[in-house]
Amino acid sequence: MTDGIRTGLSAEDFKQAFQNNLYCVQGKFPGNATRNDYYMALAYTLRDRIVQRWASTVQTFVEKNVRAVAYLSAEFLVGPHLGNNLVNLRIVNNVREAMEASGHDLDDLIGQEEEPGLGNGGLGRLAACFMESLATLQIPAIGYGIRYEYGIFDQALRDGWQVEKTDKWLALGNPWEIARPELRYPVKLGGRTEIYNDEGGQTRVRWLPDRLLIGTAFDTPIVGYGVNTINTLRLWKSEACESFDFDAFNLGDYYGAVDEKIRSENLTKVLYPNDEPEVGKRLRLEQQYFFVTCALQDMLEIHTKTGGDVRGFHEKFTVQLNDTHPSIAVAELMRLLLDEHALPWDEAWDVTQQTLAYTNHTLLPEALETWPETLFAEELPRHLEIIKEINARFCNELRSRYPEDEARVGRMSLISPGAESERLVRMAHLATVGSHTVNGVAELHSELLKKTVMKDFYDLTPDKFTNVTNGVTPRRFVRLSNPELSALITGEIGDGWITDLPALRKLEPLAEDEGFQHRWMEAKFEKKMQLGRIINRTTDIAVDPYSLFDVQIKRLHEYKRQHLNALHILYLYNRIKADPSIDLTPRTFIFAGKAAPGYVMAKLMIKLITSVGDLVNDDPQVDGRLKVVFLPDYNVKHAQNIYPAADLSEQISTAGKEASGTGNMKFSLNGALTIGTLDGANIEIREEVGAENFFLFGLTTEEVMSLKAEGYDPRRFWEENDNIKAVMELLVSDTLSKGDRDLFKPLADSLFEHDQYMLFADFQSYTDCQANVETEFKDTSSWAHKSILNAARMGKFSSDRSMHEYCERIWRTKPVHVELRSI
Ligand code: 26W
Repeated sequence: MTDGIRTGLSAEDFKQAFQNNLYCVQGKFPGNATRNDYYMALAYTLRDRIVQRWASTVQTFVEKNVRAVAYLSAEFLVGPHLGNNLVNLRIVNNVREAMEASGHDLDDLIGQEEEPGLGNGGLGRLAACFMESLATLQIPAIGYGIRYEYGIFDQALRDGWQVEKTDKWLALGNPWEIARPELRYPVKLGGRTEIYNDEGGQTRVRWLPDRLLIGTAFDTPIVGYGVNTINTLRLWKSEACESFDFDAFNLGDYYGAVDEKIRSENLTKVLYPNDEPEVGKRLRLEQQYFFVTCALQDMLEIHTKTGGDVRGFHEKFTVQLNDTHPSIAVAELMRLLLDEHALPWDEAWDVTQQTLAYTNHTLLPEALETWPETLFAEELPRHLEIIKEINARFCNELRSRYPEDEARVGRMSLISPGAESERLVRMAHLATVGSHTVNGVAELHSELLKKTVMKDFYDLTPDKFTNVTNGVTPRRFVRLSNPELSALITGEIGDGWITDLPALRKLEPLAEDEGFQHRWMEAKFEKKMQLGRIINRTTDIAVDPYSLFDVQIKRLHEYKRQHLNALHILYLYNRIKADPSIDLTPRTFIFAGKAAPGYVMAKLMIKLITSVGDLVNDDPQVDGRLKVVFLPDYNVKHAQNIYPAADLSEQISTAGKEASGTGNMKFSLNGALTIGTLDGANIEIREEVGAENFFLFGLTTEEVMSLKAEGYDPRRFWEENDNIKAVMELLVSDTLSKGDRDLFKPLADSLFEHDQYMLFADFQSYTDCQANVETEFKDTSSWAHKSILNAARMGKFSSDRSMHEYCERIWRTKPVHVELRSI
């Protein structure tokens, strides 16, 4: 195809095609088109270019019968597509020109896009960074997940409290997906199993479900940077299987049949907004099974259609389980191989183990997924049988390996011991036993996995365990979100860093250069001005772009300790009140993040931050030295405006609790300095950027553990520290709560009585460290130096490096070059 309207990349081609699509796709003349019409016309114009590369990629992969990665994840938090696709196709300038010539501002149209909020936080965003890096590295890959009709809720603030609103992200249409109604798989649920003899006289099991629904595919292109490779994100939507309910129709039970249809479509209606499992949520188990069976059936179909034998399935696909959410894949792949493809147990088990690998993302015991056995029996009776068989074989193995150690067998069992009604299926155990490799997401996290929650499994199969430290994509989180800094960097060292992040080291010699420092801080200042305008527009608070932007943006969680940050602000406030003329570096504290709707304490933490803001922002004695902002509705789009504007990145979780963190990487890569604990990837970031360029505070993991073992008493820290006393007094005062003294009592009580995350133990160290930050910020040249070195030394934290390690050490996959084809 040579026609420029569909594939041409020049500004003129784009302009023509854009007008054409406005008319032919949106059905509008420029006169009566809305901003969304223009956005859609541009998106479709881009999609035409993408489709050509996408089809070329698929065709190449089929012809070469490539080995592919399948990334199974209940969440993909991809962020807005338009800007990223322009960057990755390297056509930003031409398209900007074409839009200008058509009377539009490109950034305005980019801003029109409603992002697909198909994830909660770190885990979903990681999956998106990984998909983007795989495409850029030209690795054949497919992401499998759920096309939630409602993504993570939109957050608004009312009187300083979080309120949730449904996320109708599909309301104005989604130009980035292509529906594949012909790609549909049956999904069984419930019922019972039955033994029968097949034609060959072999004893087999069949599952007689009492519900049947259909999964249909929606594909979204994942565009690699500067290559023709475009991989697929395949998300499944549930539909009713009309034919199954024929009985209801025949019996005249029309309403019954309609009910069943609605129930089927409910399955993919909404993303669970928690980043901890809620026990026994039937629909969530159904969601997990639903997308996993669709994914596995699809892979088997692809494999067998191209002449592959199921015994060689693991040669065609390597399947990564993103946390335990898809871990039912262990039992489902076994079921498909045993029941549908008649493989003997040992062969099926071999294929299963060689296919799957599992990534763990959390050590928090309350976040480790389990399902009541009774629920499992009702929903997935055949899978429970298979899990019991896997478990019986596994426990026998354990008994011969560890004779007379029933305690260990009990700890490791895939199903918790006890009476049937209270037994739980342990998904992390199932994932570990069914996988060839288990990895954590940062060095410390992987070590702690081996020493704590997975210790018994590590003793049994030490070679299974490995680490792959997380990374983030520099295309979205630098090139797209920080064009100012990107231009400065590229001007000095060329644009090789975009796909070779360690090349940023070439900036190191410039860190000393005053002229460069100046331009660096100018770029930072521009982003601070931009963010200042956004803050003013959304919260009506005026912030000073010369002040230190001190930022903590992430899900609200006690272990992440946003309340420690808030206590520090109260401490500074007390100091100003005690001495109104005190010389303090002006700071703007910026928070953003959602709380799980049922997590009462996290919601109270939001109210605390907004109340601290009310107290501080308008106090004439504070005199603009402190400002506290809570930006509502944190999402990928908003995050992209915040990271580049930060001076200080708050990574202050209790040591040992944050598996990795990835926001920490995005900040540092954009030249923010980190104040942080020795937790997750902070440790590796500090190693890379240098201890002198990192503000370290707090207890180490070992210290946390021994303090806990000794019997930690927060009151002792409180008694011995007048500053803690003063902030705690302010916390429960009328002043902060505007007369409602009970408002923050639950928070204060939880600190006094348990302080599970040891805020009191770390308080002094944190405020001392913040005092250093304050002093260092006053020396602009030294701060600029540190800021440049932070960015220059972040090369390790590209998701390209993470993906390369998975490919080499876990997946054994190789890049495949794609030539552009035309029809
Ligand atoms: C509802 C069940 C559930 C349970 C756990 C949902 C989500 C989770 C996750 C494990 C939450 C999560 O996002 N974990 C984060 O994963 C990131 C990517 O590896 C890490 O950087 C974060 O430290 C980790 O908290």
